[in-house]
Order: sequence, then structure tokens, then C-alpha cells
Amino acid sequence: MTNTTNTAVTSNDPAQITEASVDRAIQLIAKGAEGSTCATDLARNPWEFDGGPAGYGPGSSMGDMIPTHSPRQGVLPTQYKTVTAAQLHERIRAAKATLGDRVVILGHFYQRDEVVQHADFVGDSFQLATAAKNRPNAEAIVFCGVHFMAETADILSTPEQAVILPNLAAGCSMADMADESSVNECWEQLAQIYGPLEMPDDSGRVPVIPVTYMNSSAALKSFVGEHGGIVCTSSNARTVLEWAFERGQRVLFFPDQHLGRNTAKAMGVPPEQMPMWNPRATLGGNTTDDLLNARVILWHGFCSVHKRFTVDQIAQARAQHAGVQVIVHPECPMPVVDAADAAGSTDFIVKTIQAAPAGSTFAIGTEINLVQRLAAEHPEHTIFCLDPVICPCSTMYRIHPGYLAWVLEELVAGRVVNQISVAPDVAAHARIALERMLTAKPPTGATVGEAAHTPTPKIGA
Ligand code: CIZ
Repeated sequence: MTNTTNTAVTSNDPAQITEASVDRAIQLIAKGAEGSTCATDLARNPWEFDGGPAGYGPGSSMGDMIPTHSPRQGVLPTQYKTVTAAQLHERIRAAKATLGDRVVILGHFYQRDEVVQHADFVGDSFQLATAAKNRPNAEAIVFCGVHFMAETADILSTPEQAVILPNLAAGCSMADMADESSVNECWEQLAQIYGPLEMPDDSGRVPVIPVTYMNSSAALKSFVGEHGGIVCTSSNARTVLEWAFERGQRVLFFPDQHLGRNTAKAMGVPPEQMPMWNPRATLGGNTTDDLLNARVILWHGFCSVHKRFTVDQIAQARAQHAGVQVIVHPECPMPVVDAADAAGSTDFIVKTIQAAPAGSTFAIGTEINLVQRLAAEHPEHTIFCLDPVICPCSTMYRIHPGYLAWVLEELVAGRVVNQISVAPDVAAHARIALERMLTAKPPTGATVGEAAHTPTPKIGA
């Protein structure tokens, strides 16, 4: 069975993986089996949506638009659309065997099992980007994840390595919610309120430090690198905010309002001092006083998967399962995080379950592919998703084995397709922001789980 850690995958038994497969469950529901999914269209093949209208297609980000400048996937050759799942599995396996060490396949926690079973490494976006470094001899890094993740891998890998995203339509609707021009516009408006943004006060702190979540374009990572800012992941958001508050009076946090709010609230920042920045309104829809009093300015972004989790679902889980532990991702809305027993990144969720005594019961608020896989890997526990409706991240879901087989067989034929390349000037500043994150240290006296790459601690957890 695929091992849900950031280590090399140890076993590859498709029969066991298929049992937990979200795709299999969706196909069965579409044929009338019990259960529900947020969009029966998910049972169709992703190539039916490539190059189509400007939405991301069926699933939790169905209503989110693809930005006009985003790459679009071209037509997948017919030979990958007309074969059986077993044939695709065999072709991927054979191409991978032919390529040997020349290729490394990275699989995000939120990928479907039919893809993850071929991955050399499974993990979160940052673990995967750094895992690629452990294979410097690989000419190609095939990133089974979404666009911003492949960009980060390109920034952190060597110039000789080609990073490949099997389906170019695998974007991230949250990352799209903050673009370079809106962030630049915001920055100019903040300068009107706070004065020169590079000018420190008597304590040496500048008016505002920009912090971008890993789930953002390389252009925004570059923006923060250029303006004294830093990148964070959901594993180290608290450490990064501490770093930023040492250098700035306040923080501009984008694109995910929920991660910013939940993390800052756990550090004692009151929600009233966290105004939201709506990029479509003057001053983000705030008054000058709101912004002068602000400690954290939150961009109006969110994850379409994590915003589905509710306090009612938690109440239901508690009513139906005595002793259940509710763990949610910090991209969930604040009331959901407040009602849960703990909140943390995917890495935190995986490690908490691994460390739990046998017989534990967990209700998890994160992407369904990871939850189902954890449930299959840990038969000693009862693990279920807080949301009873099966609704995977629809952009992650665009990486179907058909695309993986295609990019690998192209590599065997000596051709690199779907390469993700970040322009050198953008990559240079983005790398600075990523390196600041890597060297940021938790403050002395920090308590719960605050090492450089550890979970966002939940107040009182
Ligand atoms: O950074 C990642 O991979 C994501 C999307 C979430 C997490 O908590 O790991």
C-alpha cells in the first residue's frame, strides 16, 4: 500500500489502493451506488474539460474561473484516452522502469490513488519540492500536483532539471485569487496610508511585511522576496508570522484569509485587528483607521475545498462518534477551527494519526483523497472525512493517469512536454523569499510544535 509520508513509497499494490480510491467511489455513485458527490461530472474524464470554458470544471472549485493568462492543456493524444485503467497502469510502470533514475515522480497528498501509486515521493508541496533535491541526477521531475507546486520545484531544482506538470489545467483557484497586479495596487495604496514602506520606525520595524502562502504564483513569491517579505506553508505559518512581526509593525497576508486569520488569532491577534482586503474596492474596502489599527491585513482568498467544512458537521461527528477527535486544516474558516480539537497542515494530520493509540477515532477536515488513504493505511483506527459529500479538489483531480502515461512516454521518446519554467529574474527573488522561510526559526520560549516545519498550533491543543 502507498505510504502517506514524504519518504519514498515502499509498496505498490494497486489492488489495495483501489479499495480506497476516491475515483472508484465517484464512478460507483455516478452509476447509482449509495453516497453523494458534489458533482457527478467528476465521473467524466478530465480531458473532456481541457481547453473548455473558463471555469475549473466539476467539483469544489467548479465556480472558480481560470485566469486568462493561465496555461491551458492541449489535446491529449487519443491513445491515452481509449485504453483501460489497467493498461495505463502498466504503461506508466513500463515507462518509469525504462527511464530509471532519469525521472522522479512526485505525488501530492491530495492526488488520486491511481496516480500516487506511481510516485517516488508523496507529501505536501514543500516536502515534494525539497524531495526533488534528493534526486539531483534526475533529468526530469514529474510533479503530480498543481501549477504553483511545479513552479516552486522549478525554482528549487537545478537549471538542468526539467519540471513537468502532467496536465497544465491543474491550477489552484486559491492561488489565482491574488495576482501580481492586484497585489501591486494594494501595496501602492498601503504606501498612501503608512508612508514609505521601506522606512523603519524607531524600533527598526517597517510599516508592513508581505507574507505569501506557498499556494501562490512564482510572481507573488518574487514580489515578497523583493519587498522584504517571506513565504509560509501551513506547517510553519506561525514561525513565519513571528519572523514578520520582528521586522514589521503589521503583515499583509495573501492569498488565503483563513490560514492568516487562524494562525494570527492563535498568536493572540484579535480578529478586529485583521481587516480583509478586497482587491476590487478602494483601500480594500477598509477605512484609513481600520488599516492604521491593523496587525494583519488578510487578502480575500480561500480554498474551495476547505471552505466546505462546517461547525454543524463537527457537531454531527461528535454526536455520532463518542470520543472522536476532530482535526481540520487551517485553511478552514475560523469557527470550524475553533470548534475542532486541533488544526494543522497535512503533515500534522498524517503524523497525528500515525502517533495515535490503536482504536482512535478521527474526523478529518481536509481533502478527501488524503483522508481515504489514511483510513485505508490505518485500519487500527476509525477515520472519516467531516464532509459526507465526496468532493475532491477538482484541479488536483485533473492529473489523471492518462496524462502521466503521456508525459512519461514522451520522455522515453526524448521529448519534454508540459515543462514549467519560471523566468530567472522571478525565480531569483522568489528563491530569496523561500530561503527566508527555510532559515526562519521559532521564537525562543515557543511552546506547542513550533519547530521550523511543524504544524500551526491550535490554541490550547
Ligand atoms: O502545502 C501543501 O501541500 C498544502 C496544499 C497543504 C498542506 O497543509 O500541506
